[in-house]
Amino acid sequence: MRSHTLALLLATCFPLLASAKQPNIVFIFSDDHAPHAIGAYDGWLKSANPTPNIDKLASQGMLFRNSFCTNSICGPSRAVIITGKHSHKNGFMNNGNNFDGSQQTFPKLLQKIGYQTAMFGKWHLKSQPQGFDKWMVLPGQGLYYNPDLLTKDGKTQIEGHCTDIVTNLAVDWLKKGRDQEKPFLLMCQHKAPHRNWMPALRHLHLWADEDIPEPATLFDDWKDNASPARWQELEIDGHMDLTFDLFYNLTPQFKGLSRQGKFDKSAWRNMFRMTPTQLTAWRAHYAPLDAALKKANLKGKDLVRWKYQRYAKNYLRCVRGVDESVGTLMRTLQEMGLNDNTIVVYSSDQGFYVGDHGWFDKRWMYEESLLMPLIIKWPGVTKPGSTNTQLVQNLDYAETFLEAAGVAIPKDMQGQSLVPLLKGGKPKEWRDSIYYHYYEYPSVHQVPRHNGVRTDRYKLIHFYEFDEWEFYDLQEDPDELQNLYQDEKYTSQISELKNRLEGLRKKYEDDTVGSLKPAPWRKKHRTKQFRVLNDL
Ligand code: SGN
Ligand code: CA
Repeated sequence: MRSHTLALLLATCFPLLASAKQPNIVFIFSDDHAPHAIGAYDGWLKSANPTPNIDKLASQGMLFRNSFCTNSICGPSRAVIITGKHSHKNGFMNNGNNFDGSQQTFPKLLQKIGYQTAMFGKWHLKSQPQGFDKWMVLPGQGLYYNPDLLTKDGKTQIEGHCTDIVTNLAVDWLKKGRDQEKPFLLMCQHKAPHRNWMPALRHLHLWADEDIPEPATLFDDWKDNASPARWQELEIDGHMDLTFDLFYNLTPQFKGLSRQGKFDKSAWRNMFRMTPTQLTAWRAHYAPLDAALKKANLKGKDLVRWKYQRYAKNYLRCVRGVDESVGTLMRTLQEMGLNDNTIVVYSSDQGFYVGDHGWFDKRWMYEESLLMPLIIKWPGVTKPGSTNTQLVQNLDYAETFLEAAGVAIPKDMQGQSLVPLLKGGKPKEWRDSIYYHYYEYPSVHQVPRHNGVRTDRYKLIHFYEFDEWEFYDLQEDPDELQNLYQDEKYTSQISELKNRLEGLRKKYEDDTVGSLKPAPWRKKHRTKQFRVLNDL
């Protein structure tokens, strides 16, 4: 405690005195990795053993069970992380925005006190990264195979699978790219397991001869939900494309004609990028499976089950690639003698539906996409194998890294440093509810704008442009199948949560609710229009 205060004082008064005693930070971040697809989280996918290395990291550090995002989508989650501010404050509310790189971010503040900073992989904030001594990022969503990477000096293409490429860049920088005398921040940000879930060739055999367990809610009919859950466009059945998402009948002659008959360059770009050798190996795996599917001529629920299996396997194979990256980075730190003074964090921008509620994708405030994995190992500080159940958010990461490095936390940041929790403390003044606000609508998957509040037991969601509400008792109904908003037994809890929601909205100074331009066609839902063809 005393040495920490001293470091803070020194760093504030003599910024250039930052020394190698300050902890290094290795931030390993993936895209769309749901906690229930991590063994250490004990979710229903645990039996597939998807993440031996991340589980090992958890056994050496602290695992946060109640870690939530503020806005369940990629760019916004990243902007919240680097600024420590909600979306309406940092200006990146949906993936269509352009991040104002001139604003305060935690990498810039670390750089100021002498940290070496580097960022590799998926950035997704459109404007050029700032605050990094070295960066090399995937443009936009990035590609799985043979991707382009952007640097200050332009674009280069690297052959291979993007998870391996990003890991190699991070390892090279650790070994050869930095000033070994200075503390560092390394952000290693993977594209996987984002849609369209293309694993490395070496992982295609995984789970090939076994079934992945199905989620209990695979055939949810959303009868209790507010109406948006019934007209969304993220169903495995109705919106997951057999070719684009599941590579059914993707032949080497394939020219990118979607099954709906429209040529969509962006959607098919991932396959275009494979080398002939890669594509041949890819087809060698899938062709016999596709032939078997055609012969079986599955329909209805049987076809949904088949689609789920192929999707979940590819998702977990991508996860396995990320897990190997975690193992490689941990080994590298050990080999370089950096283990004892390096904080290692594993997280992902939001959770994901792996067939839960019949869906893929994220965006909703329901548990599967609201939750984020968060595991932090800080040697000498976090108790190995410990678990924390406090309500934490991606809003807290910037503050945590700054405090760990001994930098004063700027007053305009909106989260709370996790350092007291990492030390095993249970601060009395910790938050007892979280604030959520999702904006990207209308857009792909058609999830309307909503805000809400979650406590350790209850959740209230408001689809405010339609004035529809949902209320769940998570203790009685962890799968959120019973919307109790109309249940008189809960009248007092609901009104208490409404007050809290309003209180949080004010506390965070969010005056965007209802003030944004409504979507021009929000009354005409496009249900069925975008349904995929499921014929084989
Ligand atoms: C793309 C995906 C969507 C996904 C968004 C946002 N379609 O549009 O499925 O929801 O990205 O993802 S795809 O045709 O590109 O696969 S995010 O993680 O970047 O927010
Ligand atoms: Ca994401």
